[in-house]
Amino acid sequence: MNMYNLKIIKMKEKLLFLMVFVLATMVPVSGQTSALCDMSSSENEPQPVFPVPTERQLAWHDMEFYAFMHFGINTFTNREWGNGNESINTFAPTAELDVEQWVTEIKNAGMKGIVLTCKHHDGFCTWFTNTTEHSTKNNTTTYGHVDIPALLSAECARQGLKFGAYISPWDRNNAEYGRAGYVTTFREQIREICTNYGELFEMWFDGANGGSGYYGGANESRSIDAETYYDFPNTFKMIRELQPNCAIWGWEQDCQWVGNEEGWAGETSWSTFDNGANGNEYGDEDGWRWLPSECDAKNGNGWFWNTSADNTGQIKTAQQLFDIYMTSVGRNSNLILNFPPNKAGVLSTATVNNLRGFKTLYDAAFGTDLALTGTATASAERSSSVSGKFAASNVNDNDNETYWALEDGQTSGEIEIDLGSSQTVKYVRLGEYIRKGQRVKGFEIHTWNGSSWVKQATTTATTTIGHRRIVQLTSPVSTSKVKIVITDSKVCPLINRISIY
Ligand code: FUL
Repeated sequence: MNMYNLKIIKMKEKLLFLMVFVLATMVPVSGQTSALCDMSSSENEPQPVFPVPTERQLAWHDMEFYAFMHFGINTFTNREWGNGNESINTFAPTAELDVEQWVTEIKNAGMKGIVLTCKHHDGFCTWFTNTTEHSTKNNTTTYGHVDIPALLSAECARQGLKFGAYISPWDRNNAEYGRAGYVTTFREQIREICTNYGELFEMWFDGANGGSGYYGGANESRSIDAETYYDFPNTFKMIRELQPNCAIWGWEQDCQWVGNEEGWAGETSWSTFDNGANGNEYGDEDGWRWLPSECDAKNGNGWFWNTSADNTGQIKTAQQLFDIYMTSVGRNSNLILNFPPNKAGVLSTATVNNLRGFKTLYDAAFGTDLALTGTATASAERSSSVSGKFAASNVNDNDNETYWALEDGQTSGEIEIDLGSSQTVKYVRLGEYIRKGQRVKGFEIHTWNGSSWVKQATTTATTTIGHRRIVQLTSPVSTSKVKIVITDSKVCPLINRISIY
């Protein structure tokens, strides 16, 4: 068998990136000229600063906010990790699964997709798999004989949401777990999910492995070497062929765990990553690869719905959900927020209330982007033969493919938005044109008081921007003009979005 060693793959990747880095340093990131310089194009296109995201990662960044749904055997046992010995009919919804309600509520709350636990650590497959009998296909309860990914992916497609899948590598039911046989089964399960349920935007491969389990009746502890056992390089190759646009979560692929389950990324947050010595929450400023973080958080007291979940105090308030949004999406991370259906196959009333409450807060905060009707001007603009190519006005044109840029070597500058009249400003939302790398290291927010600029205090550090950064002013300010001062940047900054609320 082709049991690649993940470490060797990683070394190869690192070498490749180092070569790219060497090439990158030969291009004029700080004003010097070079033979590789943009073929002297009069369009004056800025060079990227490496590493940069792939097309797949760019699409993933745009997902920003989506739901997790843990639903399976554990929903009916009050457990978070099933042992693998649960009988198939333990999965016994008391009513037909209302996937229309799941998707409607998630969509109305502003989320762009749903990642479903198709198989958790207990090994129970919630689709009609050919790989094991431990599946809903053999369920004989009134409402349990369901192919949930089929139902949910179809409903997501109908309502315009993306669909994703969580398939646990650790399988406490499978008798072959820990041996070669299971690796083939596991890959086949992934192939089924990649083949039969339309386009996937994300696949989650959790790293948990607690050792003990049922394992077909053996009831023992089995440990594996996670780096080699699953032969992930070959599985990932298959996923790339079957689902080229699907982001793989974990295992150092397209995106990664932020490092906590509370839904926060660092106030300084780089999508570039080396070894996480600073903690995954922060990324690494000089990281050699693009590996952005995803914040995962639950709205209740467990990942699965349980009988105490809806009790007072167990579920996050709408305000807490909003705060999580701010510390994740607001800090250059994606947010996957868990809303588990209950035994009746619906999102509970408390969950729905949370979702709607969150949306009310979201709309109150970000309903009107004042910058869209404002006028942007900058201290300087990069020259180009294409008129307006790097103009200040690109930051508020609602087009993420256009951006304001400075000349090579300029790592600071100012851009202001004239709002036309006095408005109350509380939040500023910024975005870099990350297709050419993450650059900004420091910025400030100033407002016009009628005669001079006043630097505003913010509730969070104003260091990195990345794909998205949302900054809240410590106190809302009445002003007719807002200025973003870029104080430091790796190389010339490229800003594609400024929104003011
Ligand atoms: C963890 C799992 O062990 C939890 O049960 C849950 O699925 C969470 C999202 O990932 O590692």
